[in-house]
Amino acid sequence: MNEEQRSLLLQCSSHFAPPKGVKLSYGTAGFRADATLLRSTVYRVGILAALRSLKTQSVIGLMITASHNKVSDNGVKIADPNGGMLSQQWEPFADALANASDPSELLQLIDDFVRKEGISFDNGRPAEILLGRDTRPSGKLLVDAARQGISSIIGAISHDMGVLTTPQLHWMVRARNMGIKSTEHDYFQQLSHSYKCLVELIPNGKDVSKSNDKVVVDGANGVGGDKLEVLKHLCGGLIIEVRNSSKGEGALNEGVGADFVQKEKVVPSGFSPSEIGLRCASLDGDADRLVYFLMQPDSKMIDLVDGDKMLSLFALFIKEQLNVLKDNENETPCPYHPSLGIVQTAYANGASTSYLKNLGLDIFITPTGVKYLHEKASEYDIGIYFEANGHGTILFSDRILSWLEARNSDLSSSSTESQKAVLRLLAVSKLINQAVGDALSGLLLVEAILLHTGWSIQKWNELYRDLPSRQLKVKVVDRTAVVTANAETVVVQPAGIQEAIDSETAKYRHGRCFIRPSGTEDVIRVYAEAASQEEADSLANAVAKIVDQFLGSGSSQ
Ligand code: NG1
Ligand code: ZN
Repeated sequence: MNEEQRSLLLQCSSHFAPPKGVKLSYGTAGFRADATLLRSTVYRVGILAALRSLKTQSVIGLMITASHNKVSDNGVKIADPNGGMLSQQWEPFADALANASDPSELLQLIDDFVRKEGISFDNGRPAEILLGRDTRPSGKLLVDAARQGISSIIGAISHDMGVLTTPQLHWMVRARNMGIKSTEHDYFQQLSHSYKCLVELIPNGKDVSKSNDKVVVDGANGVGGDKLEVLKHLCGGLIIEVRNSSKGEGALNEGVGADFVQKEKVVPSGFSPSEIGLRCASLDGDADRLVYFLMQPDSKMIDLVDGDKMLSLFALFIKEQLNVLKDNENETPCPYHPSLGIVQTAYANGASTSYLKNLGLDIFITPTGVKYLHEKASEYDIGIYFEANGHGTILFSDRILSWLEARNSDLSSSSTESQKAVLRLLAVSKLINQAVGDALSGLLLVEAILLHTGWSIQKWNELYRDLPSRQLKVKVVDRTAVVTANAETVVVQPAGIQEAIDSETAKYRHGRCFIRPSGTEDVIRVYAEAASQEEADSLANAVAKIVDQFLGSGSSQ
């Protein structure tokens, strides 16, 4: 770093004093906190984004969002060159930057890091960053802080893309780095075009127009509903009714949205009894999560069709196409056996894992946080990953995509079953976001597959019956006191707590229970499953008490 760069960093940083007594951590999905605490953090993440861009010689994304958290919170996260999450190797540097106490400590950290990573400031292309934000009122100010962080690296350029869903920004970063069309318009075109391709490939004899009833979507009072209003007009016969867009009265994520619906299992605001029996869906505040639900008659309760059921629907469809190709191997010879992998976390309902195992699928469990699921899914030719909360996608390897493209041109004059299967898989790979879980593309894929199978949401929901479950959170003095192993299914610290959880769990029929520290909130999460709802509730409560005993005063919610 030359003198000019050093003094620019020192000078700019002096305007962004960190809040006193607050320790921030990059966590499961970037930094999150009350928005008033984040100016200096976002400024510093702006610097990090510019350094990441110099190091990778690629475009980097910076998104201002706190997803499903309350509207007064905000957050910041980085999209890497491939559109995925920030490389985990850079997370300790992100933590150190955010917590540096003054400009000279900050400069020292940057100096050491730049030297260690061999980052050059004047060889190669300048840093380039795409900025996005959700609809939170604090977003504009924080984007401004990010811009100032970026411009404290000489030559760095930022492009403010305005209000976007998180997956849109990730998609744009990936597209930019692949040298393909990358505007929001291109995003909408790609999604709607591949949706329509899938619908055109629905087997003969299925009357699409009859089964094409509407889907009613809760936009969490955020960005997702607004974008869906645009997308729906491009999707032919699909009827989407959007509730809770950001233009309404309600507050972001308050009594609405995928997180609320999945955790509380009740009808979100903005829905009335006239929706009973209809296919309903809910997005979260930045539209990277999606769940479906069915309203129960005469009650506020819902039947939840969660990420695990979406995963099952997608897995069935993909497997069906791969089976067609296998059955017609003479037409579509493949030099290898394409691998199909399913990735879940410990929060996946046990019934979904058994169902998928019975289909003969290869299942892998990772720790919570899509960065872990995504990484594992990318090891397969087709990897499908979902968190129960509705965040997930389907990844296609370059190897299978080139094979499918080649088969498609070989078979282009025929109209056989195998060609249709090839085209369907190619359309799915373009529809479903390859960068990150995306509620909008997930919704279109669900809609296309339901049309393809002719299933109602009720039929889909009956693929298997969820084991009753309960999730609680316990406030503790220090959540880092809980250390887990085996994809978070076992607690190794504090000593003795796992034994206490095990002996409690053993009292319940089909009991399963685990705890872990949240990466986004200051709590310990408790998850319990058992044969009945009463038993699941009772197990979760008993284990919450154990957490309280081992980890000091707190309250469960
Ligand atoms: P934490 O707070 O680490 O449990 C939550 C979700 C994750 C993930 C992140 C990021 C649960 C139990 N946890 O993480 O799955 O989505 O938020 O948004 O749903
Ligand atoms: Zn989200």
